[in-house]
Amino acid sequence: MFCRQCEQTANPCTKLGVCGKQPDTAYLQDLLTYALQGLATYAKEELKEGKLDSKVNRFTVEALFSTLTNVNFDSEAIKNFIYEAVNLREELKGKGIKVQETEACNFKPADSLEELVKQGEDANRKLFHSYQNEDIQSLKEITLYSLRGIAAYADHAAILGKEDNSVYAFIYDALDSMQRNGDLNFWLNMVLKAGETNLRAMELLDAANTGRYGHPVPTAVPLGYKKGKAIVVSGHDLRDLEILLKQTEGKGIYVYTHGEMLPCHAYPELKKYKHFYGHYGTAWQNQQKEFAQFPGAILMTTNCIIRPLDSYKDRIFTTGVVGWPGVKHIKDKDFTPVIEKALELPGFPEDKESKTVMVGFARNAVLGVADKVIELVKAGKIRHFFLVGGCDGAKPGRSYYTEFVEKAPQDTVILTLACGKFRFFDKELGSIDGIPRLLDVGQCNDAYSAIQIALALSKAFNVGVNELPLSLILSWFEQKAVAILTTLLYLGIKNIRLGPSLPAFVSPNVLKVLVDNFNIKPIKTVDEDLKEILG
Ligand code: FS2
Ligand code: SF4
Repeated sequence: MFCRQCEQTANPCTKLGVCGKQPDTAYLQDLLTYALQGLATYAKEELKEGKLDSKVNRFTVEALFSTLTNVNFDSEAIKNFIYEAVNLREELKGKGIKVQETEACNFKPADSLEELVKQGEDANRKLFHSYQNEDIQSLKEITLYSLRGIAAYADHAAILGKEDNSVYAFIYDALDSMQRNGDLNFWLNMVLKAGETNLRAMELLDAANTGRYGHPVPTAVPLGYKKGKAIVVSGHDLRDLEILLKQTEGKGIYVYTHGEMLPCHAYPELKKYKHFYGHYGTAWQNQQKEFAQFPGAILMTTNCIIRPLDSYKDRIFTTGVVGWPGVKHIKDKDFTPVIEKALELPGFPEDKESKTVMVGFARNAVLGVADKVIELVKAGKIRHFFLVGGCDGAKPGRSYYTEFVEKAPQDTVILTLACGKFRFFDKELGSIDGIPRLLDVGQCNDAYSAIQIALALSKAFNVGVNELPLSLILSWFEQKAVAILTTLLYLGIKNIRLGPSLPAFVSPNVLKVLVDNFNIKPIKTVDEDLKEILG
């Protein structure tokens, strides 16, 4: 196998993914990507004609989402995606659409899993080892990983009824182009186009979430628990949580969030459920320890799943695009097996009171106090804003982000989002004239909200975003972060500090372009970075 799509890669992962992905599954995911390229060539033309069946769009984003880090480790599930990609391609072919065919247009999947894996080895060579030069390969990979991130956002948005053909059009165009020759400039443009498309996908998701569940409002979330039966929900999907809350109503079960589901407590249409109690645990990389101690059922709605331990394998469930071999998958959103399991299990023996954390500082809440914030900046009471956000992970270098927040001076405000915040989410940072110093904007899926806050501030101060007293201190891990990064580049945002390490798929020359044009820099030490930013 050859995989280097995430931050924790062994650069590359070759024998077994650091994430736990088996080589066979990795090859099948490569084969799926290849099959999607063949499908995209036809879908692209059919969409242009306005004749594409929406099932192809929905399928494509789900299939791409399944190849994101820590989403689907189940070879059988990936195999089914491969067959379906080819079936849909043949359906489109049957309509007589004229395309410039590529090899992937005529790919025939083998019958057995073993043979498919062999075909996957070949697909892996095509995807990663047949490049014209390392810079084009690098840009192609940035595009591919961004597509996976875009697909995740587009899938969440589509689940709630928000779609835009421009997003699908780009996905097909990029997948099709990967099979053809394009020079460096072509691929540089493709990367920026990915950023633009991702902005649209995130905008759709923001409209989907706030349209259905209301704008998040500042909310205190207990970190303790209630005596009684329990289900913990992890991942990112608001709709799955809503369905589960409805299905558990009146059943004597408390529902808790884990990881990136924490911000769900701030949505009016979710927080109204009395049995939606609090937050359990921290970020994804701690799930083995935390789930083992949880006395109820566990539901994974999206990434990041890691190998379930035997101690909880029979009480963890997956849904949507998530999969782990041998773990029960809920296909139809009837969560009865999860509920029955929770009722069988002991639950928490008694109440545990504990501190609370504040969530719900998404764009609507923050911009609601924009006048006050501007006044405090003008009065010199707020000197600087830091957006300390992004993904968490297991590397020790990630303690940088905790230290950064601890050392940020008292007259600075920290905006945060995504699972990286669990390194400091329960710290008491105080407030500045009533404005909390730590503002949780939401999930990684809410990066759009943070961008809107920055754009609104730049408008209010009548300066460009790069001239604002705002610095982006980002941590990345998987492909949604890659997509967000391309969006920031597309928006012309400069001086981003990125860590804990730079992506392995960025070639030295591509990095030079990023540094020269956007002044992207790797994180150094907290003291050096703070000194450099605050002067
Ligand atoms: Fe965190 Fe994992 Fe949110 Fe990423 S829970 S690293 O894939 O999606 O951010
Ligand atoms: Fe390695 Fe990351 Fe790929 Fe997993 S997703 S195999 S950890 S590079």
